[in-house]
Amino acid sequence: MSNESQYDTLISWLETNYPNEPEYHQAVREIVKDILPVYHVHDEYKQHNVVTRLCVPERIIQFSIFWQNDNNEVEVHQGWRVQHCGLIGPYKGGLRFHPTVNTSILKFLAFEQTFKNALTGLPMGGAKGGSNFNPKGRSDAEIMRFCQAFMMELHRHIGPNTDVPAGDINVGNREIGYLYGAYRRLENRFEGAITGKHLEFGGSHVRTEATGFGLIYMLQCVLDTHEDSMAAKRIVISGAGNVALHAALKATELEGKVITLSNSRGYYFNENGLSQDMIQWAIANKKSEDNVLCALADNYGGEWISDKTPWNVKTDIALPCATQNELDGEDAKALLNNGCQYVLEGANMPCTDDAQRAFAEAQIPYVPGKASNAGGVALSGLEMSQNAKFRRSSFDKLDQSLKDIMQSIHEQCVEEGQDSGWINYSRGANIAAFRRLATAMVAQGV
Ligand code: NDP
Ligand code: 2IT
Repeated sequence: MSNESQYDTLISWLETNYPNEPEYHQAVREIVKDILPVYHVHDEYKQHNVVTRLCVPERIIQFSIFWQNDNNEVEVHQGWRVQHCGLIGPYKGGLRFHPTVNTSILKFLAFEQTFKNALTGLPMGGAKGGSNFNPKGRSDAEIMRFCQAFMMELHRHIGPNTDVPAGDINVGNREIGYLYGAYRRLENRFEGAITGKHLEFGGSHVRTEATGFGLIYMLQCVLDTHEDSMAAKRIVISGAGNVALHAALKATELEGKVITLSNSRGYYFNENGLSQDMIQWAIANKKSEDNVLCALADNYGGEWISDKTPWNVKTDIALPCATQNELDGEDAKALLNNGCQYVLEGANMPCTDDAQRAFAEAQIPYVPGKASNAGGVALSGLEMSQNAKFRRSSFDKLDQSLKDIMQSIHEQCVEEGQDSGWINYSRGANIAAFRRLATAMVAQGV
């Protein structure tokens, strides 16, 4: 069967068997188009049906969460854990609390996570989980009770050698603390079953910063390869959470000029570039302020622009760091028309198919999230190994390991992504991860 007909057959099989899951189908399409040519020249891959098997999750756990809010009302939410692939290590990936969470979103995230984790070179399988609970506007006590109720069910499905969750959108240090506290009491074991923990109880230096810092270390590799540098480059960042703010901090430290941040209500613009102090202030106050970007404009100057995304701002570099499909084909054209030369994803799948196509046609370096945001899960992997040894490494040592891992991912992308003078980072990442996973699948048998 040709690549094209195999592609059409697989996608229509998925759409028939798993209907109404557009994000999952989108993520599968994006990877499968690149890996089929490799699959076709390996008889053992075909013999083991590796592509179809890699596309479907090994297990999905779905449960109901009953918990009591501050008005003594009992609320009901849905919880999930998608254990996509355990071929190369314990299932590993974050938890997301957001009203948009559903099986399609979690299946796409767990699928992508599997390839991302393979790129890190560490022994981690792929998973994702979360709930359709919206934590916005909830009290601290409500967040704690919700996390405890969530873990009441999840604890029986996870463990340091089974499945190791971490944070994602709206699941940060505070939520991880409550989740871990509940796990420890339910299991009566102190062990590394969750990453992103506080330093006081088994957390790792650099984990908080790792996704954003790693994104900028990847940007440095890309700039070096294109004989370019960060100094004075205009950088547009979307999002104002963990990934966006730590990316902004590292980019600014390396003399890039970060001119925007954003959230679901609009964006912040500062023509002079944000200072380290401003970013540190935003990190310290993002939980207490209703809209930390409005407050940033009030306290430090710059503009708050409601109900708009930052993609029309003139820039050299774009780093989408908020959420999936936040940058579409029209946004990509606007960025390209305004001189944007590099796009690196901090979020998971923030660029739509059309946007990715526009960057490929323009032949600018476009690095997909599974490569450029892998620093977070890589540090999670290093937290797991520190927990297993009951030891902790220093900040500097782990920061160096993060740089080394991002450089190794960059090298894998370049090696597998050569495309007549242009580096197709997306194809490079997909193929490099696929080779590791397919080899493991064949070796482990059916
Ligand atoms: P946070 O919860 O810390 O921040 C999320 C940010 O994105 C907020 O500014 C939020 O705005 C914005 N946002 C969320 N949903 C939307 C939406 N629908 N439209 C517009 N803006 C939105 O999450 P993280 O920074 O941890 O995660 C950001 C992205 O990075 C996600 O795609 C995540 O999967 C990915 N990622 C995270 C890693 C990590 O280690 N944390 C690792 C690798 C990838 P608002 O507050 O208004 O909702
Ligand atoms: O998307 C991601 O890589 C994460 N949210 C981090 C996962 C992890 O296990 O650290």
